[in-house]
Amino acid sequence: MSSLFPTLSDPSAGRRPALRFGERGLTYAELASAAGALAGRLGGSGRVAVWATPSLETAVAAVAALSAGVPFVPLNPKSGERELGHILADSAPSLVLAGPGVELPGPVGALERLDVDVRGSGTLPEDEAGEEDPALVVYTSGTTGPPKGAVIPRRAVATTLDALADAWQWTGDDVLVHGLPLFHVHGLVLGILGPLRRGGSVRHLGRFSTDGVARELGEGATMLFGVPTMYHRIAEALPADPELAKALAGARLLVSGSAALPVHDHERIATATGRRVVERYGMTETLMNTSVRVDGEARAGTVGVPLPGVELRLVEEDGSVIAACDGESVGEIQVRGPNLFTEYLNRPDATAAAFSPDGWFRTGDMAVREPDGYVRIVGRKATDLIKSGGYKIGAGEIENALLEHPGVREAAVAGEPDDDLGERIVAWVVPTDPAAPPGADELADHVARRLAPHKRPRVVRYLDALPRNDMGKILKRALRDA
Ligand code: MCA
Ligand code: AMP
Repeated sequence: MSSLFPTLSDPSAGRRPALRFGERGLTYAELASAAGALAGRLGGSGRVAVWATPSLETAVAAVAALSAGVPFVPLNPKSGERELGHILADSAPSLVLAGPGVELPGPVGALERLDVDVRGSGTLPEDEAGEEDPALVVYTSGTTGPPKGAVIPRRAVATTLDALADAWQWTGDDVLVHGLPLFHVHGLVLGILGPLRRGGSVRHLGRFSTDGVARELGEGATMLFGVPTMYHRIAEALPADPELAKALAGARLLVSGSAALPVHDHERIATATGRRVVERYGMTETLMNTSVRVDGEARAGTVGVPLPGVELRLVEEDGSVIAACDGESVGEIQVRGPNLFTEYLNRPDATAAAFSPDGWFRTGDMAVREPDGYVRIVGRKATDLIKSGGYKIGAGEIENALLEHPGVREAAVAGEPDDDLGERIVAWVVPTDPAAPPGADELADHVARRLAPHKRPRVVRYLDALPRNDMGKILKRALRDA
């Protein structure tokens, strides 16, 4: 397989800008040199962890690991000890790559550490990894239990990025701006590896802000990637921010993904800027499945058509395939193609359960197809999966964390609609001592410390008992009326 990043070994492209994080940036020649130096120290390392702060170091570490053919596990630097402990025990990295001087907490600090020198000087090794070799392992929440590590092979990364290039006419002339975290597929694979595969460049905001978006799009960036929460905040800011409206109007492509962008936000942005946001639909396990194409119609509320190479079908509860493209028949989206992951690490049971008997991946997303083939997502099979700010969060892992608090006797968690986050996490708690229940902030901190801040409940409601059926199962739908 040819290198994932052909531009890195193209001497004529050496002076092109590759990465910029705030004031710090690297050209392709500098990136090749820094990644080459690091890759030279990684050979034979097995699997490595990357302390995935939104920084140049994370991008260099990812390119170095991929160049050395060493699979890497991006870690959320805000993860709590329980979550980190699980990921490290499960993925067993031989060492961690981190920026110099960055402090690493407990379980990560115990690993052998290699500092990433973004000014390092070396030569990229010959790319000898095979298509099926793992590129990275990304942890993703399920309905119950701790997150699972999705093993993503190199061919999936290459295929998905090339399919998006086709759908979006994405080239080396594009300059992407984003402020997404770098420990998930959206921000890392699409947002960093994507521009590098095209030979273009990326400017990362460090953290998302509408000012940062306006500045970078105003100064030559051509594309924006964001989750719906970011576009919602843009839509809110637009009426009072003509600079933002002008910057968005001048962009070549505005892309939203990771959750559904409400039609209201689509419309507000279109009205203020004359630009339509394009939605694409993907998953950690599948990378990208569908997108609205730049040469197609940008229709709010749809995620477009299957990307080149992706087979997509809708399936009824009983397993029968829906043939109709009538905009009405709802079925589960199942996909097949070279964009798929290989397995959940150490979880053959979960891997087997994720596929239909005839080898299609079950996404758990429910959709209809319009007569012209556009896919419209209408819901999700599991009520125990919450999408908040574009993050997927399993209700079960939060319930388990809450139950570890001495003041909590019973706990149930679900998502509720939220204008900003899409869904907000709500916890219903039966306190151990009804006279002295633990405070909402205390419970939020408890979850944030153990798991991650984005998994903290935003609302806590107290009950005397949880509604249960005759079998003792918690009736989550009844909770909303409790
Ligand atoms: C607040 N904070 C706390 C607590 N409360 N920390 C500890 N304990 C607490 N009790 C801190 C947070 O750490 C954070 O710190 C700050 O307060 C604000 O937190 P929060 O309110 O959660 O953030 P937000 O401002 O609401 O974030 C909105 C966001 C974010 C920027 C849109 O949700 C986000 O980045 N989402 C992107 C998710 C994503 O990339 N998903 C892709 C996965 P500080 O201020 O220091 O940050 S899906 C995927 O990859 C598939 C393939 C796909 O299709 O894309
Ligand atoms: P994750 O498991 O974090 O990779 O998130 C994948 C899930 O995000 C999918 O199964 C969908 O439910 C959701 N998702 C991603 N993109 C979109 C989109 N454009 N519209 C609606 N849902 C989306």
